[in-house]
Amino acid sequence: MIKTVKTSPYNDQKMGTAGLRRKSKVVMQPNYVENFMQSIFNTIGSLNGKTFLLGGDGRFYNDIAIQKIIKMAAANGVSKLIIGQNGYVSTPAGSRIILKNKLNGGFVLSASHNPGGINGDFGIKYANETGGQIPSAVSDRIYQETQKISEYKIFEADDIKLDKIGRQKLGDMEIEIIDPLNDYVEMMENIFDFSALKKLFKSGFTMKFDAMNAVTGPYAVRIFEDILGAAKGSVINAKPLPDFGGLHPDPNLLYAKELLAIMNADNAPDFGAANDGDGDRNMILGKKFFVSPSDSLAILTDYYPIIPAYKNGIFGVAKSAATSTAVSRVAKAHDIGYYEVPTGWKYFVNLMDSNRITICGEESFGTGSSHIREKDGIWAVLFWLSIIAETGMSVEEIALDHWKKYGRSYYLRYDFDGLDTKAADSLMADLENKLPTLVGNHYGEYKITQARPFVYNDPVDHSSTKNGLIINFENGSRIVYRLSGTGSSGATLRVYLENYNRTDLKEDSHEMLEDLLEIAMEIAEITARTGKQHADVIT
Ligand code: VG1
Ligand code: CO
Repeated sequence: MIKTVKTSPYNDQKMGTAGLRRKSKVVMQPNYVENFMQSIFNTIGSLNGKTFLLGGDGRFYNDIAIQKIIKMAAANGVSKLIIGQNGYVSTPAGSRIILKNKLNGGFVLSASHNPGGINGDFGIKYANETGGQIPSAVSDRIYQETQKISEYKIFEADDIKLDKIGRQKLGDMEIEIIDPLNDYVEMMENIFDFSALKKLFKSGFTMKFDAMNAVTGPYAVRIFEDILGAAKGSVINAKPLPDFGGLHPDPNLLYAKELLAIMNADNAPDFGAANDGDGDRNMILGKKFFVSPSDSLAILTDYYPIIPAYKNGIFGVAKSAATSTAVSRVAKAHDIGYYEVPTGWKYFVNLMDSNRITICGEESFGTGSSHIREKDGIWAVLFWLSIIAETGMSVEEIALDHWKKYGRSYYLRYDFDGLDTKAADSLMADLENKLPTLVGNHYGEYKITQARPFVYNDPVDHSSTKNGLIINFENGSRIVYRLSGTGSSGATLRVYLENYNRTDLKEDSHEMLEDLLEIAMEIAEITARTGKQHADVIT
């Protein structure tokens, strides 16, 4: 019943910042998923005795890809698959399930915050036994394998039913369908003080959580409404849909429009939050107030002592280089370890595994801690609710209080989308070459003190990664340039701007970064090289 099928390589199966991400129509080509999965299995080697998690965010083509992977796993000698009921598992819950059950790894089928549907994107994230996504050295080996693949193995069988919790077999492989919520919910109960949060909701506190028709809906309903007692209907867009109901499941000011309208209304609830397609990103809102993710990381870190799981101390904190420096000031104040890594959660994994850090985050709406090895949207929401319950302050008051204490890093990211890949590559290469000549240059009040590529030397595995270019100014401002590694076509140039201010705390970010934006456009010759006068997306 095991069939060996001849195939030939696709040349585009290189994983990016977080797994393989392509247009759905690309992934639907004959043998596309099969080639990629067989390349992973070949790279792992012996699969006998190994157990993997399988699930996804419910997007279009999840159902078909899951069946292919089940049948290929059985044919390749995997001992056991643990699968989320109906094929659902969020990225953070997947990491938890891998760690708790000491699995050998797992596959979460998601293109994260990218839209779904036949004209949207599909993706596969591959985690190893750390519960985190594989390091680049391993994904490079898998990529090499995809370039020489000539056959794959698949079990010929009817589709496996995924709707009932319990055990079944396919050939020699055991399949266990689990409730994908249980382990995750239990973990949250152990990190946070749920009785304090119940009291908060009992006192009349109101919130709206936008699950964006993606995988966190069921998690959020169970935790916020069923357990903590938030009013029914506090979770909106709660049902996972294959095309996310046409929404772009990216929790930011551009795409979480419904939530934003609710939070900007005069009768807004006390608190608003949204998660992305696979539940690892979060956006935090107060009444008519937006918390920038870099500030959120700094604020959560500052309040770690109030959380039961962290009250005895944390090892340290880390951020991606592109994230604002706000959290560095908190690390200094608390005298804890501080690290900067390349963009992508996988770079935090070694730091967590070696007890160098506990909390970490990225500007791209990601925060998390060493409870798992992925960023965690609901964790961030529970952390914010805990701060509110403890202090009695509103979201805005908490942020203002933070800026008074530490100053404020005005921060925005400017994305230039849909660029010609060659033009984007040469923009970055030429800019890198001219960096040394920029040091000492003045642009109005801005004087460049340092200009260099960001190079990260991992203290644990000693790998070295170059990611992005950083320009520092005398007044504490920064420009970071890098190319996105999660797009499904063309190139995206990301320009991250930061302007630190100790005294003017309530200004508009766009205005505070106006001059720096002009400098950033000029230095990298963005308009001349890409034809773009303005960024396509600003977050
Ligand atoms: C983007 C973000 C990065 C994040 C990654 C995966 O990568 O910038 O911070 O870790 O997406 O997020 P890039 O290379 O496009 O800038 V998600 O929620 O997959 O899982
Ligand atoms: Co995501």
